[in-house]
Amino acid sequence: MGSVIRVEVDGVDVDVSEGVTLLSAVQSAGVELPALCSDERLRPAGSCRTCLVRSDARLVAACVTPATPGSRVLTATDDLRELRREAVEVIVSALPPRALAASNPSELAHVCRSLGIGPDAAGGTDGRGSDDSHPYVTLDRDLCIACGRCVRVCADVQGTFALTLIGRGADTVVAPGTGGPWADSDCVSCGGCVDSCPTGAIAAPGPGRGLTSGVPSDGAVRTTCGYCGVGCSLDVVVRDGDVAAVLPARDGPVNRGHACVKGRFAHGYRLSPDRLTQPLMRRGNLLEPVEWDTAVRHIADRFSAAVHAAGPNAVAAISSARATNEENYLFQKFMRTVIGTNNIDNCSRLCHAPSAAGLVASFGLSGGTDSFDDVERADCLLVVGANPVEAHPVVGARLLQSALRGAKLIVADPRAVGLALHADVHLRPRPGTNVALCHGLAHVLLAEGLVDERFLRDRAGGLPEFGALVADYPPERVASITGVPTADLISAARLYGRALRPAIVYGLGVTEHLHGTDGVRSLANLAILRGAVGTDRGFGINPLRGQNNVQGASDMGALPDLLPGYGKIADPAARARAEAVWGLPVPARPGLRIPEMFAAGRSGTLRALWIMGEDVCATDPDTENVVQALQACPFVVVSELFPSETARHADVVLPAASWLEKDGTFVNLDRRFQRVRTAVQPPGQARSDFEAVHAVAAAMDADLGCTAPADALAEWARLAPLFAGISHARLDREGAVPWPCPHPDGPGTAKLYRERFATPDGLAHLASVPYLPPGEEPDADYPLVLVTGRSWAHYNSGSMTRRGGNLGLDAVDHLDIHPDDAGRHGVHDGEPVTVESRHGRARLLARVGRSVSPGQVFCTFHFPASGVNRLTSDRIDTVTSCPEYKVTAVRLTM
Ligand SMILES: Nc1nc2c(c(=O)[nH]1)N[C@H]1C(S)=C(S)[C@@H](COP(=O)(O)OP(=O)(O)OC[C@H]3O[C@@H](n4cnc5c(=O)[nH]c(N)nc54)[C@H](O)[C@@H]3O)O[C@H]1N2
Ligand SMILES: Nc1nc2c(c(=O)[nH]1)N[C@H]1C(S)=C(S)[C@@H](COP(=O)(O)OP(=O)(O)OC[C@H]3O[C@@H](n4cnc5c(=O)[nH]c(N)nc54)[C@H](O)[C@@H]3O)O[C@H]1N2
Ligand SMILES: [Mo]
Repeated sequence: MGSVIRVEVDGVDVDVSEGVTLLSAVQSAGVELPALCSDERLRPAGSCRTCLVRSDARLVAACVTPATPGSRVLTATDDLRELRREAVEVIVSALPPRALAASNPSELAHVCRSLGIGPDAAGGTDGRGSDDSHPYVTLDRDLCIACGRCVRVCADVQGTFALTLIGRGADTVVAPGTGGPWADSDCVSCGGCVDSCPTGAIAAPGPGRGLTSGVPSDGAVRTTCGYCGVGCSLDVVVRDGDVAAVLPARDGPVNRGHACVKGRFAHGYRLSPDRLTQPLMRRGNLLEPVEWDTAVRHIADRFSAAVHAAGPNAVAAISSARATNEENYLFQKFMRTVIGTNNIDNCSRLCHAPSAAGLVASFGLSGGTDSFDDVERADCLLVVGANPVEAHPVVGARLLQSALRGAKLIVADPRAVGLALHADVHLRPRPGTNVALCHGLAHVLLAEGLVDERFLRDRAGGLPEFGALVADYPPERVASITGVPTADLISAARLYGRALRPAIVYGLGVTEHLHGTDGVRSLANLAILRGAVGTDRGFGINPLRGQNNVQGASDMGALPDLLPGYGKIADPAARARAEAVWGLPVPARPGLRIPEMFAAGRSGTLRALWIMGEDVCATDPDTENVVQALQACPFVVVSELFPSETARHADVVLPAASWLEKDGTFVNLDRRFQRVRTAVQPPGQARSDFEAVHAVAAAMDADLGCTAPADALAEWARLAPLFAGISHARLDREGAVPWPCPHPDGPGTAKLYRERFATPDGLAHLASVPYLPPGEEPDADYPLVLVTGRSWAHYNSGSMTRRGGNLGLDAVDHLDIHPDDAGRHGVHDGEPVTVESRHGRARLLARVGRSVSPGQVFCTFHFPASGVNRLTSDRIDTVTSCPEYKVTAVRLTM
């Protein structure tokens, strides 16, 4: 923290941090000052001359003048007002009068009103035309004042560099850098330009046109984004009961005024005509609308009958990482205490279960070790198997800015996309060879003495065994396993090894493998060798967890072997704690994991399954197996927003409220609890999953207690000592609180393990796991390796992003293929291609390019109709059962 200095603004003393501008000081004093080229997220430009003030008798632009101790600033003298008025009048003189219309919500119109400048000052006319080619961003050139804020936000916040200023003098106007229409530009629809534009020249079409987070809106509801795990704070502006705009909160602890195409714009799904608005029940081949009471009664009867006939373990549930903590908590409580089984799991199984297992084994707790704010301060970033520019765009943008400011960047990813394009070293391992890659890096760190001897002696265990293991992984051998040139491996190891404060960030390219947990542990080894975890010498290892609430779903105990707060089912003391709070017995046998539930379905031992918010027939691997399981299971309930692939196989479908329509909390990827608030009502008879679980429990004559979401979180906090300090009331006061947070008046813990690791012996554990090959290898019949993953415009099953403007940004799943392979297989860019694996086939559109290496192909899984998960295998991580989504042997046919 810089020191505090005192300045005087219009005769009033204010204390501000050293180094801030006079503009900030003036704003801290509560004085409004127009500043049309300034945005608090950007470096000052000082070009518009509207923030003129007098500082110690000199006339200066406040946005570019640093505040110095004792400065005396005057803002409101008559001559200053006049100068400011003149500066603004010059700007508006070229604009058409509509720029200042009374109904115009823009910052410029607001400034003019405050300076008493009326629409007649706008002496310009229309004529430069508009660009309406893009679904979410329109450009009205006649309103552009060429302040350059949009260009700078696009470059300095988002890092996309899609915009530029063209023309001269009064004709200067913003334009996409590629020339041509906006829709064909590099724009990734983050909305940064829309939100920074002071005039509405760049605006989102629709009812929220012209609204920005820079000018507060009436009727905005603060909530947390329901797409990915970044946890952006959003202000939802509501008009006539519907969402008019979603604005990134400037004081959002993670997003700081930024957002991405999903949170900012992808809310059109809400009122899609396919949205489920009434419960459905199967009659023969048809799902027919029924009343809630009928659906709930039927579910209760069928669950009771299944338990009666085959025991509680014949019933299972898949909970939702899209749903709130409170919903997940209630759902697992229902399964454990009303049904009497631990058969509950969530999509963490498909995603970061290996992170939970690996990080617990290495360090003791299942979350990332450091806060993202700290990671951003690292002088060297090692990003492994993650594509945050597309999958976690706000984090991706922050990491990119950090690299542009000079942090060293090492990316390990088979593909050349996103951050890899800016990396100091880009390692391109063959898919499924991370363990060897990490051991190769460890080998170099040890061989060159780039390790923290004292940390290894005092705070870590397992060095002798580990040293012996990695001695067998010299760079030459690692090169032959991974395909990574020895020189690249060595330079990456040196960058990470010599950094003062390195951080590791990783994603599914590490976890979704046959040996995903080993991958996480091998990566953790590097942070341990460097003493870069639990110390000031680095920022540990941090999974970019995927779903908005995948961390929370697990924290809440929607897992077959763990209770809320991570007590083990197998531990009698942990069960006794839960039993004391619930007043009911907790079954002692760990439950089924998702793949085991499907196996039980196929073998006939599963009699009833409730799937809440997961489209297993689209997103679980080896679709054919999943479909068979649902068909064989006599009773399937699906809680959904849409008639998903999975809902089609249901006996009862319950229409669910989505994140904009309910109350609760999510936990983001750096372990922060944040509030989710009802901005708008769910459509038709859709209800929150919280209400649905309560209703079914009540129909089974059970009272789950905790009538409101806040009560559910309070009950959970009583069960889990590490989380006892968290409550709705506290989050309403403080915004975000990271776990662990054992005391209501103590702070949360952003950085873990300062004193000791949470392992039984208090040490970090080096893992001596050998490299083992992936489950599938290419052969003569299936010569290519398929990697599956994400692209920026769509989200997982695409159920929400395919219903709205995002479809206009990207309308298919592509198969990326290297030109050599395309030539060999006779594949042409833009043409459909059939992909076959040993498990099934999919139809995709070929995209020929060099983002993939020869021998490898890549596709997304956002359009269930393309059938990508018919290809993927049932091979799973040996420790956690996470599917091997990242390696499938395939061949192409036309
Ligand atoms: N736009 C968008 N955002 C999303 C999602 C979405 O669907 N769309 N989904 C959300 C969810 S649920 C999740 S879990 C996250 C996932 O976020 P990420 O983990 O970033 O997602 P992926 O694209 O699946 O995989 C990341 C990278 O791993 C690389 N990779 C594959 N195999 C290997 C390997 O063996 N070694 C290495 N080093 N790299 C490998 C791939 O090439 C890919 O670039 O994103 C979340 N955010
Ligand atoms: N090939 C391949 N497949 C993958 C992956 C991969 O990398 N490659 N990644 C895997 C990963 S990491 C994940 S996390 C999974 C994600 O797989 P899913 O969890 O199946 O995917 P989503 O599309 O996020 O959401 C599931 C469903 O929840 C519904 N929904 C949204 N909000 C709510 C709510 O509040 N309540 C209820 N009841 N329903 C709601 C949506 O309409 C959607 O149909 O996909 C996995 N599948
Ligand atoms: Mo995920």
